[in-house]
Amino acid sequence: MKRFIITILLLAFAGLSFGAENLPAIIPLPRKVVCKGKIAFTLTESTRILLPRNDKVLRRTAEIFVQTIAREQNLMLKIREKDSGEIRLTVDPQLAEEAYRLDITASGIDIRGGSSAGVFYGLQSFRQLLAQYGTVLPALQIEDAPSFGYRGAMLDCGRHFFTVDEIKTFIDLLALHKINRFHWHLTEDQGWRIEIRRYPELTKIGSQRSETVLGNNSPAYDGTPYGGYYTQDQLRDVVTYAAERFIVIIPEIEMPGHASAALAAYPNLGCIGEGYKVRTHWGVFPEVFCAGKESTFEFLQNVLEEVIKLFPSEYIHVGGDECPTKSWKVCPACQKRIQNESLKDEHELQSYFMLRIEKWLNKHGRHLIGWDEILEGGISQSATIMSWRGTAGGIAAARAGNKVIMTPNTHCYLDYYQTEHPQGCEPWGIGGYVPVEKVYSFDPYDQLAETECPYILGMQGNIWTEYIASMAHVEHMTLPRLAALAEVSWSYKGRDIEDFRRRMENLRKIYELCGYRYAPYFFDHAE
Ligand code: TNX
Repeated sequence: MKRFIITILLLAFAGLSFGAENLPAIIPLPRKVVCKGKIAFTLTESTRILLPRNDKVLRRTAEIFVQTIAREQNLMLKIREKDSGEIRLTVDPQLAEEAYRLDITASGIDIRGGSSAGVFYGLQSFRQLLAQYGTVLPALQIEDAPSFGYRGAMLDCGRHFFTVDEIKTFIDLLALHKINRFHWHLTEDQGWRIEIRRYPELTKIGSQRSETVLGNNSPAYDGTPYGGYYTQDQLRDVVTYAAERFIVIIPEIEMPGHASAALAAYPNLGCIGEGYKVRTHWGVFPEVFCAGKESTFEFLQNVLEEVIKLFPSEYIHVGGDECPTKSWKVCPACQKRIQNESLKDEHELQSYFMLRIEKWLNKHGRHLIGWDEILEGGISQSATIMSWRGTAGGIAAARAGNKVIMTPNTHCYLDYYQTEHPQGCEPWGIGGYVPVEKVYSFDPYDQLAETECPYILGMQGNIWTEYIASMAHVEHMTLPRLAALAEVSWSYKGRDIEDFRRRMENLRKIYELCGYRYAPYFFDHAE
Protein backbone atom coordinates (compact mmCIF):
# COMPACT_ATOMS: atom_id res chain seq x y z
CA MET A 1 0.00 0.00 0.00
CA LYS A 2 2.81 2.38 0.96
CA ARG A 3 4.53 1.90 -2.35
CA PHE A 4 1.25 2.53 -4.13
CA ILE A 5 0.70 5.83 -2.31
CA ILE A 6 4.26 6.99 -2.92
CA THR A 7 3.87 6.36 -6.63
CA ILE A 8 0.60 8.27 -6.72
CA LEU A 9 2.28 11.16 -4.93
CA LEU A 10 5.11 11.11 -7.41
CA LEU A 11 2.63 11.32 -10.22
CA ALA A 12 0.72 14.11 -8.55
CA PHE A 13 3.93 16.12 -8.21
CA ALA A 14 4.81 15.51 -11.79
CA GLY A 15 1.36 16.84 -12.63
CA LEU A 16 1.09 14.56 -15.62
CA SER A 17 -1.56 12.65 -17.36
CA PHE A 18 -0.91 9.16 -15.93
CA GLY A 19 -3.78 8.25 -13.62
CA ALA A 20 -3.67 5.54 -10.95
CA GLU A 21 -4.98 3.04 -13.46
CA ASN A 22 -1.85 3.66 -15.51
CA LEU A 23 0.69 2.92 -12.79
CA PRO A 24 3.16 0.24 -13.81
CA ALA A 25 1.65 -3.16 -13.13
CA ILE A 26 4.40 -5.75 -12.80
CA ILE A 27 4.16 -9.14 -11.06
CA PRO A 28 6.10 -10.05 -9.01
CA LEU A 29 6.23 -6.55 -7.52
CA PRO A 30 9.61 -4.89 -8.15
CA ARG A 31 11.54 -3.50 -5.18
CA LYS A 32 11.53 0.05 -6.39
CA VAL A 33 9.65 1.76 -9.20
CA VAL A 34 9.95 5.43 -9.96
CA CYS A 35 7.40 6.50 -12.49
CA LYS A 36 8.01 9.91 -13.99
CA GLY A 37 4.69 9.90 -15.76
CA LYS A 38 5.40 11.49 -19.09
CA ILE A 39 5.69 9.60 -22.33
CA ALA A 40 9.32 8.90 -23.03
CA PHE A 41 9.81 6.40 -25.80
CA THR A 42 7.91 4.70 -28.58
CA LEU A 43 8.89 1.31 -29.99
CA THR A 44 8.62 0.79 -33.76
CA GLU A 45 9.55 -1.82 -36.36
CA SER A 46 12.98 -0.21 -36.60
CA THR A 47 13.75 -0.45 -32.87
CA ARG A 48 16.97 -2.39 -32.32
CA ILE A 49 18.15 -4.41 -29.36
CA LEU A 50 21.84 -3.73 -28.82
CA LEU A 51 23.93 -6.53 -27.31
CA PRO A 52 27.52 -6.69 -26.13
CA ARG A 53 29.67 -8.43 -28.75
CA ASN A 54 30.08 -12.20 -28.73
CA ASP A 55 27.88 -12.88 -25.74
CA LYS A 56 26.11 -16.06 -26.85
CA VAL A 57 23.96 -16.34 -23.75
CA LEU A 58 22.62 -12.79 -23.98
CA ARG A 59 22.04 -13.22 -27.71
CA ARG A 60 19.83 -16.23 -27.00
CA THR A 61 18.06 -14.24 -24.27
CA ALA A 62 17.40 -11.45 -26.77
CA GLU A 63 16.19 -13.89 -29.45
CA ILE A 64 13.67 -15.41 -27.04
CA PHE A 65 12.47 -11.93 -26.13
CA VAL A 66 12.11 -10.98 -29.81
CA GLN A 67 9.97 -14.10 -30.44
CA THR A 68 7.84 -13.35 -27.39
CA ILE A 69 7.20 -9.75 -28.39
CA ALA A 70 6.52 -10.71 -32.00
CA ARG A 71 3.78 -13.01 -30.72
CA GLU A 72 2.35 -10.74 -28.06
CA GLN A 73 2.73 -7.28 -29.64
CA ASN A 74 2.96 -8.18 -33.29
CA LEU A 75 6.20 -6.21 -33.41
CA MET A 76 9.43 -7.59 -34.86
CA LEU A 77 12.40 -6.10 -33.03
CA LYS A 78 15.91 -6.36 -34.49
CA ILE A 79 19.08 -7.54 -32.79
CA ARG A 80 22.45 -5.82 -33.22
CA GLU A 81 25.90 -6.32 -31.75
CA LYS A 82 27.42 -3.13 -33.15
CA ASP A 83 26.50 0.45 -34.03
CA SER A 84 23.70 1.58 -31.82
CA GLY A 85 20.37 0.40 -30.53
CA GLU A 86 17.43 1.66 -28.54
CA ILE A 87 17.00 -1.32 -26.19
CA ARG A 88 20.42 -1.82 -24.64
CA LEU A 89 21.15 -5.04 -22.74
CA THR A 90 24.22 -5.29 -20.55
CA VAL A 91 25.59 -7.34 -17.68
CA ASP A 92 26.74 -5.22 -14.77
CA PRO A 93 28.73 -7.21 -12.19
CA GLN A 94 28.07 -4.45 -9.64
CA LEU A 95 24.52 -5.74 -9.32
CA ALA A 96 23.54 -8.91 -7.43
CA GLU A 97 23.31 -11.98 -9.65
CA GLU A 98 19.57 -12.04 -10.30
CA ALA A 99 19.05 -8.29 -9.89
CA TYR A 100 18.34 -5.86 -12.72
CA ARG A 101 17.76 -2.20 -13.46
CA LEU A 102 15.41 -0.99 -16.13
CA ASP A 103 15.44 2.63 -17.29
CA ILE A 104 13.09 4.08 -19.86
CA THR A 105 14.13 7.54 -21.05
CA ALA A 106 13.79 9.54 -24.23
CA SER A 107 17.00 7.99 -25.49
CA GLY A 108 15.75 4.42 -25.18
CA ILE A 109 15.57 1.52 -22.77
CA ASP A 110 18.50 0.32 -20.71
CA ILE A 111 18.30 -3.08 -19.06
CA ARG A 112 21.22 -4.03 -16.89
CA GLY A 113 21.41 -7.33 -15.04
CA GLY A 114 23.83 -8.65 -12.44
CA SER A 115 24.09 -11.66 -14.79
CA SER A 116 22.31 -12.79 -17.94
CA ALA A 117 19.58 -14.08 -15.63
CA GLY A 118 19.11 -10.55 -14.28
CA VAL A 119 18.79 -9.23 -17.83
CA PHE A 120 16.21 -11.95 -18.54
CA TYR A 121 14.16 -10.84 -15.51
CA GLY A 122 14.43 -7.22 -16.64
CA LEU A 123 13.04 -8.29 -20.00
CA GLN A 124 10.16 -10.16 -18.32
CA SER A 125 9.23 -6.94 -16.52
CA PHE A 126 9.57 -5.03 -19.77
CA ARG A 127 7.27 -7.56 -21.42
CA GLN A 128 4.61 -6.78 -18.81
CA LEU A 129 5.05 -3.04 -19.43
CA LEU A 130 4.48 -3.62 -23.14
CA ALA A 131 1.30 -5.57 -22.37
CA GLN A 132 0.17 -2.63 -20.27
CA TYR A 133 1.19 0.40 -22.34
CA GLY A 134 1.59 -1.02 -25.81
CA THR A 135 4.53 0.51 -27.64
CA VAL A 136 4.19 4.02 -26.16
CA LEU A 137 6.16 3.90 -22.94
CA PRO A 138 6.32 6.29 -19.99
CA ALA A 139 9.58 7.38 -18.37
CA LEU A 140 10.34 4.85 -15.66
CA GLN A 141 13.10 3.55 -13.48
CA ILE A 142 13.01 0.13 -11.86
CA GLU A 143 15.49 -1.41 -9.45
CA ASP A 144 14.71 -4.98 -8.63
CA ALA A 145 16.05 -8.16 -7.04
CA PRO A 146 14.43 -11.31 -5.62
CA SER A 147 13.96 -12.07 -1.95
CA PHE A 148 14.54 -15.81 -2.28
CA GLY A 149 17.07 -17.66 -4.43
CA TYR A 150 14.84 -20.74 -4.79
CA ARG A 151 11.54 -19.96 -6.51
CA GLY A 152 10.15 -23.27 -7.63
CA ALA A 153 7.31 -25.23 -9.13
CA MET A 154 6.85 -28.99 -9.36
CA LEU A 155 4.93 -30.91 -12.00
CA ASP A 156 4.05 -34.57 -11.42
CA CYS A 157 4.49 -36.41 -14.72
CA GLY A 158 4.14 -39.84 -13.10
CA ARG A 159 0.39 -39.88 -12.52
CA HIS A 160 -0.19 -38.28 -15.89
CA PHE A 161 2.22 -37.85 -18.73
CA PHE A 162 2.77 -34.53 -20.47
CA THR A 163 4.50 -34.23 -23.83
CA VAL A 164 7.75 -32.35 -24.39
CA ASP A 165 5.82 -29.47 -25.98
CA GLU A 166 3.53 -29.30 -22.96
CA ILE A 167 6.52 -29.30 -20.61
CA LYS A 168 7.97 -26.42 -22.62
CA THR A 169 4.71 -24.52 -22.22
CA PHE A 170 4.89 -25.17 -18.48
CA ILE A 171 8.46 -23.82 -18.46
CA ASP A 172 7.24 -20.72 -20.35
CA LEU A 173 4.67 -20.14 -17.59
CA LEU A 174 7.39 -20.36 -14.97
CA ALA A 175 9.70 -18.00 -16.87
CA LEU A 176 6.98 -15.35 -17.16
CA HIS A 177 6.73 -15.34 -13.35
CA LYS A 178 10.52 -15.29 -12.75
CA ILE A 179 10.42 -18.78 -11.25
CA ASN A 180 13.91 -20.28 -11.45
CA ARG A 181 13.53 -23.96 -10.45
CA PHE A 182 11.46 -26.65 -12.15
CA HIS A 183 11.17 -29.72 -9.98
CA TRP A 184 10.35 -32.50 -12.40
CA HIS A 185 8.63 -35.47 -10.73
CA LEU A 186 9.61 -38.27 -13.10
CA THR A 187 8.89 -41.55 -11.33
CA GLU A 188 5.82 -42.77 -9.50
CA ASP A 189 3.75 -45.82 -8.63
CA GLN A 190 1.68 -45.03 -11.71
CA GLY A 191 4.49 -44.52 -14.21
CA TRP A 192 8.26 -44.35 -14.77
CA ARG A 193 8.87 -41.53 -17.25
CA ILE A 194 12.64 -41.26 -17.73
CA GLU A 195 14.62 -43.40 -20.16
CA ILE A 196 17.48 -45.19 -18.42
CA ARG A 197 19.67 -46.88 -21.03
CA ARG A 198 20.97 -49.55 -18.68
CA TYR A 199 17.50 -50.63 -17.58
CA PRO A 200 15.22 -50.62 -20.66
CA GLU A 201 12.36 -52.40 -18.87
CA LEU A 202 11.83 -49.30 -16.72
CA THR A 203 10.25 -47.54 -19.66
CA LYS A 204 9.12 -50.62 -21.60
CA ILE A 205 7.03 -51.90 -18.69
CA GLY A 206 7.15 -49.15 -16.07
CA SER A 207 5.90 -46.32 -18.28
CA GLN A 208 2.69 -48.13 -19.26
CA ARG A 209 -0.44 -48.91 -17.29
CA SER A 210 -3.73 -50.57 -18.08
CA GLU A 211 -6.08 -47.66 -17.36
CA THR A 212 -6.32 -44.09 -18.58
CA VAL A 213 -7.71 -42.27 -15.59
CA LEU A 214 -6.63 -42.39 -11.97
CA GLY A 215 -9.00 -40.35 -9.86
CA ASN A 216 -11.72 -42.45 -8.24
CA ASN A 217 -14.46 -40.09 -9.24
CA SER A 218 -12.97 -38.60 -12.37
CA PRO A 219 -14.51 -39.42 -15.75
CA ALA A 220 -14.17 -43.18 -16.23
CA TYR A 221 -12.08 -46.26 -15.94
CA ASP A 222 -12.34 -47.07 -19.57
CA GLY A 223 -9.59 -49.65 -19.59
CA THR A 224 -7.64 -47.84 -22.31
CA PRO A 225 -3.91 -48.40 -21.89
CA TYR A 226 -2.03 -45.26 -20.88
CA GLY A 227 1.63 -44.36 -20.88
CA GLY A 228 4.58 -42.32 -22.05
CA TYR A 229 8.16 -41.45 -21.23
CA TYR A 230 10.92 -39.03 -22.17
CA THR A 231 13.92 -40.24 -24.14
CA GLN A 232 17.34 -39.01 -23.07
CA ASP A 233 17.52 -36.80 -26.18
CA GLN A 234 14.21 -35.22 -25.26
CA LEU A 235 15.35 -34.67 -21.69
CA ARG A 236 18.53 -32.93 -22.86
CA ASP A 237 16.45 -30.74 -25.15
CA VAL A 238 14.15 -29.74 -22.27
CA VAL A 239 17.12 -29.04 -19.96
CA THR A 240 18.53 -26.64 -22.58
CA TYR A 241 15.14 -25.04 -23.15
CA ALA A 242 14.79 -24.39 -19.42
CA ALA A 243 18.39 -23.17 -19.04
CA GLU A 244 17.83 -20.59 -21.78
CA ARG A 245 15.05 -19.24 -19.56
CA PHE A 246 17.30 -19.38 -16.48
CA ILE A 247 15.41 -22.28 -14.97
CA VAL A 248 17.31 -25.15 -13.40
CA ILE A 249 15.54 -28.51 -13.65
CA ILE A 250 15.71 -30.61 -10.50
CA PRO A 251 14.79 -34.19 -11.41
CA GLU A 252 13.11 -36.41 -8.85
CA ILE A 253 13.66 -40.15 -8.71
CA GLU A 254 11.42 -41.52 -5.96
CA MET A 255 12.79 -43.94 -3.37
CA PRO A 256 12.28 -46.06 -1.33
CA GLY A 257 8.48 -45.65 -1.73
CA HIS A 258 6.28 -44.66 -4.67
CA ALA A 259 8.23 -47.26 -6.62
CA SER A 260 5.56 -49.64 -7.96
CA ALA A 261 6.35 -48.86 -11.62
CA ALA A 262 10.07 -49.60 -11.13
CA LEU A 263 9.23 -52.82 -9.25
CA ALA A 264 6.84 -53.92 -12.01
CA ALA A 265 9.80 -53.63 -14.38
CA TYR A 266 12.42 -55.19 -12.07
CA PRO A 267 10.57 -57.26 -9.42
CA ASN A 268 13.80 -58.45 -7.83
CA LEU A 269 14.31 -54.98 -6.38
CA GLY A 270 11.34 -55.49 -4.04
CA CYS A 271 11.20 -57.54 -0.85
CA ILE A 272 8.81 -60.16 -2.22
CA GLY A 273 10.30 -60.29 -5.70
CA GLU A 274 7.09 -60.71 -7.68
CA GLY A 275 3.54 -59.59 -8.35
CA TYR A 276 4.13 -55.84 -8.72
CA LYS A 277 2.00 -53.73 -11.04
CA VAL A 278 2.14 -50.23 -12.42
CA ARG A 279 -0.65 -48.72 -10.38
CA THR A 280 -3.84 -47.34 -11.89
CA HIS A 281 -5.27 -45.70 -8.75
CA TRP A 282 -3.80 -43.01 -6.61
CA GLY A 283 -2.69 -43.74 -3.08
CA VAL A 284 0.22 -44.98 -1.00
CA PHE A 285 1.24 -48.57 -1.73
CA PRO A 286 2.97 -51.01 0.60
CA GLU A 287 5.50 -52.32 -1.92
CA VAL A 288 8.76 -50.36 -1.85
CA PHE A 289 12.41 -50.90 -2.80
CA CYS A 290 14.02 -53.57 -0.61
CA ALA A 291 16.49 -51.93 1.77
CA GLY A 292 18.12 -55.24 2.58
CA LYS A 293 19.45 -56.15 -0.86
CA GLU A 294 22.72 -54.74 -2.18
CA SER A 295 21.29 -55.00 -5.69
CA THR A 296 18.78 -52.24 -4.84
CA PHE A 297 21.59 -49.77 -4.16
CA GLU A 298 23.52 -50.86 -7.23
CA PHE A 299 20.43 -50.32 -9.33
CA LEU A 300 19.63 -46.90 -7.88
CA GLN A 301 23.21 -45.69 -8.19
CA ASN A 302 23.32 -46.82 -11.82
CA VAL A 303 20.07 -44.98 -12.45
CA LEU A 304 21.40 -41.85 -10.75
CA GLU A 305 24.60 -42.07 -12.77
CA GLU A 306 22.54 -41.57 -15.93
CA VAL A 307 20.37 -38.95 -14.22
CA ILE A 308 23.30 -36.72 -13.25
CA LYS A 309 24.67 -36.90 -16.79
CA LEU A 310 21.36 -35.56 -18.10
CA PHE A 311 20.70 -32.92 -15.45
CA PRO A 312 23.46 -30.45 -14.49
CA SER A 313 21.49 -29.36 -11.38
CA GLU A 314 23.44 -29.12 -8.13
CA TYR A 315 20.44 -30.74 -6.42
CA ILE A 316 18.91 -34.13 -7.13
CA HIS A 317 15.58 -34.98 -5.49
CA VAL A 318 15.26 -38.55 -4.30
CA GLY A 319 11.78 -38.45 -2.81
CA GLY A 320 11.60 -40.20 0.54
CA ASP A 321 7.93 -39.41 1.16
CA GLU A 322 5.19 -41.77 2.23
CA CYS A 323 7.32 -44.89 2.50
CA PRO A 324 5.35 -47.53 4.39
CA THR A 325 7.78 -49.89 6.08
CA LYS A 326 5.32 -52.77 6.28
CA SER A 327 7.15 -54.90 3.74
CA TRP A 328 10.51 -54.25 5.45
CA LYS A 329 9.06 -55.58 8.72
CA VAL A 330 8.51 -59.01 7.25
CA CYS A 331 11.52 -59.10 4.94
CA PRO A 332 14.43 -61.23 6.23
CA ALA A 333 17.02 -59.23 4.24
CA CYS A 334 15.77 -55.92 5.68
CA GLN A 335 15.69 -57.33 9.23
CA LYS A 336 19.22 -58.61 8.78
CA ARG A 337 20.32 -55.18 7.63
CA ILE A 338 18.73 -53.61 10.73
CA GLN A 339 20.67 -56.03 12.91
CA ASN A 340 24.00 -55.75 11.09
CA GLU A 341 23.92 -51.97 11.04
CA SER A 342 22.70 -51.81 14.68
CA LEU A 343 19.62 -49.84 13.65
CA LYS A 344 16.70 -49.38 15.99
CA ASP A 345 13.81 -49.81 13.60
CA GLU A 346 12.50 -49.36 10.08
CA HIS A 347 12.62 -45.55 10.37
CA GLU A 348 16.34 -45.81 10.94
CA LEU A 349 16.55 -48.23 8.05
CA GLN A 350 15.04 -45.55 5.83
CA SER A 351 17.66 -43.10 7.11
CA TYR A 352 20.37 -45.62 6.36
CA PHE A 353 18.92 -45.93 2.84
CA MET A 354 18.87 -42.17 2.25
CA LEU A 355 22.33 -41.64 3.75
CA ARG A 356 23.85 -44.20 1.42
CA ILE A 357 22.27 -42.50 -1.56
CA GLU A 358 23.33 -39.10 -0.26
CA LYS A 359 26.94 -40.22 0.11
CA TRP A 360 26.91 -41.44 -3.46
CA LEU A 361 25.45 -38.16 -4.71
CA ASN A 362 27.97 -36.12 -2.73
CA LYS A 363 30.82 -38.19 -4.12
CA HIS A 364 29.56 -37.20 -7.55
CA GLY A 365 29.38 -33.53 -6.66
CA ARG A 366 25.63 -33.29 -6.13
CA HIS A 367 23.36 -32.60 -3.16
CA LEU A 368 20.31 -34.45 -1.98
CA ILE A 369 16.81 -33.04 -1.58
CA GLY A 370 14.17 -35.15 0.15
CA TRP A 371 10.59 -34.73 1.37
CA ASP A 372 10.25 -34.01 5.08
CA GLU A 373 9.69 -37.67 6.03
CA ILE A 374 13.43 -38.20 5.67
CA LEU A 375 13.83 -36.30 8.94
CA GLU A 376 12.16 -39.10 10.87
CA GLY A 377 15.03 -41.52 11.39
CA GLY A 378 17.70 -38.81 11.49
CA ILE A 379 19.46 -37.20 8.52
CA SER A 380 22.82 -35.72 7.66
CA GLN A 381 23.47 -31.99 7.95
CA SER A 382 23.93 -31.64 4.23
CA ALA A 383 20.50 -32.90 3.10
CA THR A 384 17.99 -30.28 1.98
CA ILE A 385 14.44 -30.75 3.22
CA MET A 386 11.32 -30.06 1.23
CA SER A 387 8.63 -29.40 3.81
CA TRP A 388 5.21 -30.47 2.49
CA ARG A 389 3.24 -31.68 5.54
CA GLY A 390 2.80 -28.10 6.64
CA THR A 391 5.88 -26.16 7.68
CA ALA A 392 6.71 -28.11 10.88
CA GLY A 393 9.29 -30.33 9.18
CA GLY A 394 10.91 -27.34 7.55
CA ILE A 395 11.04 -25.41 10.81
CA ALA A 396 12.60 -28.36 12.65
CA ALA A 397 15.11 -28.85 9.84
CA ALA A 398 16.09 -25.15 9.79
CA ARG A 399 16.58 -25.30 13.58
CA ALA A 400 18.81 -28.33 13.09
CA GLY A 401 20.85 -26.37 10.55
CA ASN A 402 19.56 -28.08 7.40
CA LYS A 403 18.60 -26.18 4.29
CA VAL A 404 14.87 -26.02 3.60
CA ILE A 405 12.47 -25.45 0.75
CA MET A 406 8.98 -24.64 1.97
CA THR A 407 6.13 -26.20 0.06
CA PRO A 408 3.40 -26.77 2.66
CA ASN A 409 0.17 -28.38 1.44
CA THR A 410 -1.70 -25.69 3.39
CA HIS A 411 -0.53 -22.92 1.01
CA CYS A 412 1.47 -24.34 -1.88
CA TYR A 413 -0.54 -27.31 -3.19
CA LEU A 414 -1.82 -26.29 -6.56
CA ASP A 415 -3.68 -29.59 -7.02
CA TYR A 416 -6.16 -28.44 -4.35
CA TYR A 417 -9.38 -26.59 -5.15
CA GLN A 418 -9.48 -22.83 -5.67
CA THR A 419 -13.06 -22.19 -4.55
CA GLU A 420 -14.90 -23.08 -1.38
CA HIS A 421 -17.73 -25.02 -3.02
CA PRO A 422 -16.03 -26.59 -6.01
CA GLN A 423 -18.48 -29.40 -6.76
CA GLY A 424 -19.78 -28.94 -10.24
CA CYS A 425 -18.07 -25.54 -10.64
CA GLU A 426 -14.40 -26.43 -10.86
CA PRO A 427 -12.48 -29.12 -12.67
CA TRP A 428 -11.26 -31.94 -10.42
CA GLY A 429 -8.95 -31.16 -7.56
CA ILE A 430 -7.63 -33.69 -5.08
CA GLY A 431 -9.53 -31.98 -2.25
CA GLY A 432 -8.51 -29.15 0.07
CA TYR A 433 -8.95 -25.44 -0.55
CA VAL A 434 -6.07 -23.18 -1.53
CA PRO A 435 -7.33 -19.99 -3.19
CA VAL A 436 -4.97 -17.34 -4.58
CA GLU A 437 -5.32 -15.28 -1.38
CA LYS A 438 -4.15 -18.24 0.70
CA VAL A 439 -1.04 -18.75 -1.42
CA TYR A 440 -0.41 -15.01 -1.23
CA SER A 441 -0.59 -14.99 2.56
CA PHE A 442 2.13 -17.60 2.96
CA ASP A 443 5.07 -16.58 5.09
CA PRO A 444 8.05 -18.94 4.66
CA TYR A 445 9.74 -17.36 7.69
CA ASP A 446 6.78 -17.78 10.04
CA GLN A 447 7.86 -18.94 13.53
CA LEU A 448 11.55 -18.72 12.68
CA ALA A 449 14.13 -16.68 14.55
CA GLU A 450 16.27 -14.32 12.53
CA THR A 451 19.25 -16.65 12.78
CA GLU A 452 17.18 -19.53 11.40
CA CYS A 453 15.82 -17.66 8.35
CA PRO A 454 18.94 -18.05 6.18
CA TYR A 455 18.31 -21.82 6.08
CA ILE A 456 15.12 -21.25 4.10
CA LEU A 457 16.24 -21.33 0.46
CA GLY A 458 12.79 -20.48 -0.77
CA MET A 459 9.46 -21.99 -1.67
CA GLN A 460 7.70 -24.05 -4.28
CA GLY A 461 4.22 -24.78 -5.67
CA ASN A 462 3.34 -28.43 -6.33
CA ILE A 463 1.07 -29.72 -9.07
CA TRP A 464 0.30 -33.36 -8.34
CA THR A 465 -1.64 -34.85 -11.20
CA GLU A 466 -3.74 -37.75 -9.93
CA TYR A 467 -6.78 -35.85 -11.19
CA ILE A 468 -5.09 -33.70 -13.81
CA ALA A 469 -4.90 -35.40 -17.18
CA SER A 470 -4.57 -32.50 -19.62
CA MET A 471 -2.39 -29.45 -20.08
CA ALA A 472 -5.50 -27.24 -20.07
CA HIS A 473 -6.18 -28.52 -16.56
CA VAL A 474 -2.54 -27.97 -15.49
CA GLU A 475 -2.79 -24.35 -16.66
CA HIS A 476 -6.08 -23.94 -14.80
CA MET A 477 -4.49 -25.15 -11.56
CA THR A 478 -1.27 -23.17 -12.07
CA LEU A 479 -2.62 -19.76 -13.07
CA PRO A 480 -3.03 -17.39 -11.43
CA ARG A 481 -1.90 -19.10 -8.20
CA LEU A 482 1.65 -19.24 -9.52
CA ALA A 483 1.60 -15.42 -9.70
CA ALA A 484 0.84 -15.27 -5.97
CA LEU A 485 3.60 -17.74 -5.23
CA ALA A 486 6.03 -15.79 -7.41
CA GLU A 487 5.22 -12.62 -5.54
CA VAL A 488 5.84 -14.20 -2.12
CA SER A 489 9.18 -15.58 -3.20
CA TRP A 490 10.37 -12.58 -5.23
CA SER A 491 8.77 -9.67 -3.35
CA TYR A 492 8.52 -11.08 0.18
CA LYS A 493 8.60 -7.75 1.98
CA GLY A 494 6.58 -5.56 -0.36
CA ARG A 495 3.42 -7.62 -0.65
CA ASP A 496 -0.03 -6.08 -0.69
CA ILE A 497 -2.98 -8.18 -1.87
CA GLU A 498 -5.09 -5.23 -3.04
CA ASP A 499 -2.29 -3.84 -5.14
CA PHE A 500 -1.62 -7.40 -6.39
CA ARG A 501 -5.25 -7.56 -7.53
CA ARG A 502 -4.77 -4.37 -9.55
CA ARG A 503 -1.55 -5.57 -11.15
CA MET A 504 -2.99 -9.01 -11.83
CA GLU A 505 -5.32 -7.54 -14.45
CA ASN A 506 -2.25 -6.73 -16.53
CA LEU A 507 -0.65 -10.15 -16.16
CA ARG A 508 -4.01 -11.58 -17.15
CA LYS A 509 -3.59 -9.75 -20.48
CA ILE A 510 -0.44 -11.79 -21.10
CA TYR A 511 -2.27 -14.99 -20.15
CA GLU A 512 -4.84 -14.05 -22.79
CA LEU A 513 -2.24 -13.09 -25.38
CA CYS A 514 -0.50 -16.44 -24.89
CA GLY A 515 -3.72 -18.42 -24.81
CA TYR A 516 -3.07 -19.77 -21.30
CA ARG A 517 -6.16 -21.38 -19.85
CA TYR A 518 -6.07 -19.73 -16.41
CA ALA A 519 -8.69 -20.10 -13.67
CA PRO A 520 -11.20 -17.24 -13.53
CA TYR A 521 -12.24 -17.39 -9.83
CA PHE A 522 -9.79 -14.81 -8.48
CA PHE A 523 -10.86 -12.29 -11.11
CA ASP A 524 -14.57 -13.05 -10.68
CA HIS A 525 -14.38 -12.31 -6.97
CA ALA A 526 -12.71 -8.92 -7.26
CA GLU A 527 -14.72 -6.22 -5.49
C1 TNX B 1 1.11 -36.34 -1.09
S1 TNX B 1 3.40 -34.41 -1.25
C2 TNX B 1 2.12 -36.82 -1.90
C3 TNX B 1 1.85 -37.05 -3.33
C4 TNX B 1 0.41 -36.82 -3.66
C5 TNX B 1 -0.08 -35.55 -2.97
C6 TNX B 1 -1.46 -35.16 -3.33
C7 TNX B 1 4.11 -35.73 -1.28
C8 TNX B 1 5.53 -35.65 -1.05
N1 TNX B 1 3.43 -36.87 -1.51
O1 TNX B 1 2.27 -38.34 -3.69
O2 TNX B 1 0.29 -36.71 -5.04
O3 TNX B 1 0.00 -35.73 -1.58
O4 TNX B 1 -1.77 -33.85 -2.93
